[in-house]
Amino acid sequence: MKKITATCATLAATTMLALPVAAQEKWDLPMAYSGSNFHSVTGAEFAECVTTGTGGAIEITTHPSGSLFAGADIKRAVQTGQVPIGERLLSGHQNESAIFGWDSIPFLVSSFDEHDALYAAAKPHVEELLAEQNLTLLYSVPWPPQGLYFNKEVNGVADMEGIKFRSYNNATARLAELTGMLPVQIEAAEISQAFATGVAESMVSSGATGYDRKVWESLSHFYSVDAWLPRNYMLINSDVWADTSDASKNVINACAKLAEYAGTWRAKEYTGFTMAGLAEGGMTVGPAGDALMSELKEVGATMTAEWLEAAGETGKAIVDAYNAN
Ligand code: PCA
Repeated sequence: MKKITATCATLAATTMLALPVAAQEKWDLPMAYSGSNFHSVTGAEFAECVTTGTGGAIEITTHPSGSLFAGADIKRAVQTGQVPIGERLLSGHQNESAIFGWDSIPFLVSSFDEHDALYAAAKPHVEELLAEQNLTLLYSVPWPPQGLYFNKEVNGVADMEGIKFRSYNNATARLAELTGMLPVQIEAAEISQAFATGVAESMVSSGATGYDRKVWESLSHFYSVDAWLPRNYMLINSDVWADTSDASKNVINACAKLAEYAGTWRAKEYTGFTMAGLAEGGMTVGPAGDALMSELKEVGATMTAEWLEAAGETGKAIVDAYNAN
């Protein structure tokens, strides 16, 4: 028996010597959206890429649907080191800094290409702000253009009066206020239930989110107004990043590049696919009428002015850099 134990110990020592020198680390990665959402699928691939690429030195486990931290709490959890890494819709933190809302200004951009140009102008400022908060950006992926969901036909702002409107950030809540609706902030993971129970009757979001959440079970109309394209960001705690070996950093950066590319490709593919899915589910899907559109553009002009006021010099620098393009 003694001999067997001794042999096992020798074997264990030999095996340990054969292991990579790097410490084995396990990183939990909270995400707010359902596992089937394209951002979550992209995040899961990123996690697998890092785990494989680092030879298991860093093993990332994703937790979609707000199961580890609710969307609103993910940024703080990463900042404070409760988790090393997480994915978040940064416009949800516009109350901390208007700059985080650069991607939710109605009708400033309405296509992926225009959005890309605006992102290029905003990115350095967002990264600077994140650095002040002990956060490092790894990659970021846009949502498809935002459209309006209702449970009835809507031809103008007058038809929106008093509707309970699901919001996901300050901009969406302000849009509701300016159109006479009643905003209620609800995480995407909760919206099917909110619509089914009448807690909310309307929202602005992408075809992707409506499709993911099967909103045709409660809602009837989707107007593809292309109001803006918000982004999700994969963020890592800056102390964790500083402590990560150069070899692992290289792998993570490569996986992040791949994820940004794949995620953006998916966002584009999903725009048409999910709108067709909403129609198949029984919804009336199409552009808004001219009257509704011109009223929404007025609301957009008000919100643009308000954002520029709140975002000060940096906001102006972002919009100027975009316009100079
Ligand atoms: N879906 C997310 C944010 C933007 C989008 O298209 C949501 O509705 O929460």
